[in-house]
Amino acid sequence: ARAEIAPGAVHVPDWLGLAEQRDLVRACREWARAGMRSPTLPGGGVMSVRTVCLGWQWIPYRYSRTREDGSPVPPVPDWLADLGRRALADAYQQPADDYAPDVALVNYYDDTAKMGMHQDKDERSREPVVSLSLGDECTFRFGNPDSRGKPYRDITLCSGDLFVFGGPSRLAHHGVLRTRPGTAPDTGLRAGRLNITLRVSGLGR
Ligand code: MD3
Ligand code: FE
Repeated sequence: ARAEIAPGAVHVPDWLGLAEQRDLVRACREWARAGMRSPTLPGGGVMSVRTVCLGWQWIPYRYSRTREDGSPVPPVPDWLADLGRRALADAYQQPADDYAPDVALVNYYDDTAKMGMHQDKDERSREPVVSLSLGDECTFRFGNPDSRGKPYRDITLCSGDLFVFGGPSRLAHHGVLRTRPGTAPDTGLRAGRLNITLRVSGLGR
């Protein structure tokens, strides 16, 4: 059942049925054919997640029209933006016809990958972020907008779960502490965890 974790932060466990999870895993596999890359941070560190972007390429800490190799970034397909609108409407229990995500980040976590506490503030818009989880479970840490530290809550995100972050939660710090190998249902993903986030870049076209 739907749980409001904080104002604007809504968790809907098991939002996607298994068939839809399988379809999304298959779509991610297609997008990943272009290659998933671990972003390099300005300080030289390399992130442990591997990412493929749709709509705009996220390069720490900005968005680019093109990939690092100069190739174009494929658009967010209409069916995925539609899914984002349905997600937002279900989470907030109100129509979301005007939500127009133009960025999707697909993150892959192998058994050792994690993501440190951070804010998503490279978008020029403060429209909500829609997050869909596939594959292995993870421990997700949802914090506060003011610091990486306490208060925070640790939440298990499972395959098929929806999480929406908007309003006062849009700039909350968050991260992924660890995944739990072997906890996935049969989504067709051989190992690891996928997370798709839909965002509004606010950068125009
Ligand atoms: C809270 N991804 O891509 S999804 C990211 O599971 C990212 O791959 C994680 O953090 C993942 O930036 C966490 C949950 C999430 C996504 C976006 C948020 C939480 C958020 C934006 C604002 C506040
Ligand atoms: Fe994030």
